[in-house]
Amino acid sequence: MLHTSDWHLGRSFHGVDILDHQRGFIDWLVTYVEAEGVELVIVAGDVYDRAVPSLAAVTVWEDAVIRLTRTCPVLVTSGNHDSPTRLGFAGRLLASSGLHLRTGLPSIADPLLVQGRDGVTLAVYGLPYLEPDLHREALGAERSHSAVLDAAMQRVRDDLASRDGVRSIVAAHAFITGGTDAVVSDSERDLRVGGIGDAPASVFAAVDYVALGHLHGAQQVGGPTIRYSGSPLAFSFSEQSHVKSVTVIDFAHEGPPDICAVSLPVPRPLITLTGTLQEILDDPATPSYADHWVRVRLTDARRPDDPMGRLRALLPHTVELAFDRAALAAVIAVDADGQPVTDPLAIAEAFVEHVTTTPPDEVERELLREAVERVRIGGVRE
Ligand SMILES: [Mn+2]
Repeated sequence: MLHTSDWHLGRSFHGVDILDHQRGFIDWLVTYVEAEGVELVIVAGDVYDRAVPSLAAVTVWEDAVIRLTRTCPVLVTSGNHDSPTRLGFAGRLLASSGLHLRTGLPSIADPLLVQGRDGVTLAVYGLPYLEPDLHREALGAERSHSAVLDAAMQRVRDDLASRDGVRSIVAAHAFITGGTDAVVSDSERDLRVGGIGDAPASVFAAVDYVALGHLHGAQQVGGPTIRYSGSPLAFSFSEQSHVKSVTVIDFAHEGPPDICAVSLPVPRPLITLTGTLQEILDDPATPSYADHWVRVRLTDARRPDDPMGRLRALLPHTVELAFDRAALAAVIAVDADGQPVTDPLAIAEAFVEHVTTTPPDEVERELLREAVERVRIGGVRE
């Protein structure tokens, strides 16, 4: 079984279209699945980058599922970037062709049963991204990710109780935290507003493998069998050190599965260069980054003439240029360490303080929180 997630088809990198890189990943994936005889592919959410994907992104997805389902079934859950209705369109019809879409509550306890070549049967459950405010009523749960996931997993466990001799797998798109801190990057849309964001790995107790999507760095949470595959491509410079991979899992009739991360080709590596413009231009190593995505932090005391033009003459894929001081002045709020604040609620609070000279009181904070959440949910509800 192969586990991947967070394809974000149609996403751009600092304004540059990367659909060719995404097509390249799919070519690699199709070749790997055929060559290795993979028997199930799981895509754990965030197929698309946005709820209304571009025509080009839809075409790439169509091409991917047509080619993959020639070899094996594909199970897909919707992520917080996907529109469940659009991604899930014609789901029951497509299931007969090997594409198993899990984008809503009714299919949570409807496992895909896969009989492996070696006689092992997998029961694979797909949990879409569950927005608490949209799903808590139907699930009879409190208003938190932890509570809705727990209620969804109860449905899974109830179904599983009636099935003997299967290996249980859950695919889910959620922010799960384990014993150690989850490693987040800048390209994941925040789920933490209002403190209802994450859920403990323990909600998946008694499942043989949990295929997670949402965090873009490959990592395990709370144990080796609860894993994020990570995204196939880097979507931000904060992922510069990631080794992008898909996760391949092999099950026997019993015992823990064999799990390995298979590294992916890197179409364009990331590099951050720091120094004065002249230092960077003169560095003998600089030309070797001509095929990289380049972020430059200039330490010049005075703004040099046409820095981007001169950098791009050597490094055509320079996509971000910042001056040490200017970079800080350009953001509306910084934390105690001088780092930009990206939490929308914190930015709104800093703005109130900026215009009124006093921080928001409890009532104002509550209003801001509600407003931020309404905007966020609006994007899901469309
Ligand atoms: Mn994502």
